[in-house]
Amino acid sequence: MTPKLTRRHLLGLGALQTAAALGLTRIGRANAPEHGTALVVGTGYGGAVAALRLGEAGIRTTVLEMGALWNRSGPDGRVFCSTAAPDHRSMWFRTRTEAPLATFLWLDVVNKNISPYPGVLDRVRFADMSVFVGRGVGGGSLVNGGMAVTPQRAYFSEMLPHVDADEMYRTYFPRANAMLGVNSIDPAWFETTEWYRFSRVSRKHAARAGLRTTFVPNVYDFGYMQREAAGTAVRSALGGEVIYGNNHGKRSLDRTYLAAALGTGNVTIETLHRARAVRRERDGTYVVTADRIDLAGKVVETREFGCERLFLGAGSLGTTELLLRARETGALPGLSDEVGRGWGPNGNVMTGRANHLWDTVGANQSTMPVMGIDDRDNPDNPVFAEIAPLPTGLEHWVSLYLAITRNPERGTFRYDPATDGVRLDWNRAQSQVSAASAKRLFDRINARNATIYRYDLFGGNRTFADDFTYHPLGGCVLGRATDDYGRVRGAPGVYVTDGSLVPGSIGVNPFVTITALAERTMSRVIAEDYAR
Ligand code: FAE
Repeated sequence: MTPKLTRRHLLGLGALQTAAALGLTRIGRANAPEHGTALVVGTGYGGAVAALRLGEAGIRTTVLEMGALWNRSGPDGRVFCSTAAPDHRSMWFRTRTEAPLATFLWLDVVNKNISPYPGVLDRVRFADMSVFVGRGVGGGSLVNGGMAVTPQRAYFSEMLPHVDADEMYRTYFPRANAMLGVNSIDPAWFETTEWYRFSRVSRKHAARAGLRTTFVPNVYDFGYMQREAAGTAVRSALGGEVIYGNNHGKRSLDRTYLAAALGTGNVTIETLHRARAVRRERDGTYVVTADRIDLAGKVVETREFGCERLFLGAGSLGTTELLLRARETGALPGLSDEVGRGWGPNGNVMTGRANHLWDTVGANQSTMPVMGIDDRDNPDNPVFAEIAPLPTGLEHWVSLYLAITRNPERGTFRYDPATDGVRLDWNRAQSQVSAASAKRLFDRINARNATIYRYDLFGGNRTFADDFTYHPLGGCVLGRATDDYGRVRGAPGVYVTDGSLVPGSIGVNPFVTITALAERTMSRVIAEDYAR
């Protein structure tokens, strides 16, 4: 599905370009009042859907985003830096990159020293789990692998039993897929191109173990990718770009939902604004306190934004932290005890297998995964394992995977007054459940192919990386911390629209689910709450 570029998208894209050219931190109408009718925190999937649907409904909306706007080229002519040569643009205020793969052949060749800057990828470290998130206008869409997967209906209903699945699969999943511009690789091209040899090799090995593989749709424009392969377009997915941003080809939210939101003329985005506190005024309106930072991370101004209604789209970590802080400091004392609970890493585990010398995976690998080993219907050990690229430009015989297991363990966030931040109660034994499930699947594949795991990729000779996640989910679970439509219990007029609604696991890559649930919430809230 190619998203239709409406007049609204074009107007919005124009606003984004003007802001980038002038180096502005405010994008959208210059005369937007500080006290918009609605305030949205975050510009990831949940925030972007909220902004568009509010703007369309004629509601003056201000959006706060702690990250930067990513559409101005640096001195090298590129907006984002590459994965192979990361610079200050890669990570959120770091002096050294912290990529998911720690080493290669046990060598510390992956990470590089960089200068601190509001870069596009962040790794938030808790005691026994670290969480990768995107920072910038577009949130996770700027850094993710673009895999756009609608979950299996049975598992969706198991996780979110109060949501009408008929309505989701009839209306909101199709709407989300269309708006995000989800498309699929041409299977004939897949079978012949060198860029997906790594996927075909993994498919062959899975088949030998009696396992099914399935194509996975993506928001990367496969027409563009084929032109990259033909040498008629600048390489992005085929140029090693992904976790530090794609300069071309990817339909990130700034090109879809957010462009359309700005195009309504009712939406303003304030970048480099980190929401810190929320309070309720006597008249029932809300005030959000936000720190505006400069490119060195220094707080240059603290501002207050008033609103009648507040939409939280700061992601599982950001939204949960804001609400926990508000509850524990007494600013919103009526919030439910459920805030902070029900968190999970979507059962994420990464692993690598070492192939035989004759099973080459190719020096050329596209960064966009398009295939998964689909053992979700196995009642003993349901796993969906995305076949991940490892594009080094050299043959390395590694098959890499991000397995999504169905780990029932859940973590809890707690507010820490000493740091004014949050801690995550999640321990190694809880991660072990995911690793054990992935191991059962990959032991089968290794046994049938006489192959072994790679020990050199994740540090400490580990074969499974179960200590980080790309898919943080939960913290303000739908129907528990909120009602069944994301209305926060104990704070009338506050809504959650992001991944914190999903109870820790959804069985596949989550952004299509997050987008579809946000569409469902916004359609209900605009029809009901704004009509009052
Ligand atoms: P998210 O996209 O994280 O947006 C939250 C936004 O709020 C961010 O822009 C933050 O900077 C901003 N924010 C946070 N706190 C504040 C604050 N206090 N004040 C102002 N702004 C704030 O949330 N998912 C898939 O479905 N397919 C994939 O292929 C895939 N690959 C991934 C690869 C990587 C490397 C990563 C990191 C993630 C990947 N994901 C993938 C996960 C996906 O990007 C993630 O589930 C969504 O982005 C979550 O959407 P939310 O709207 O919850």
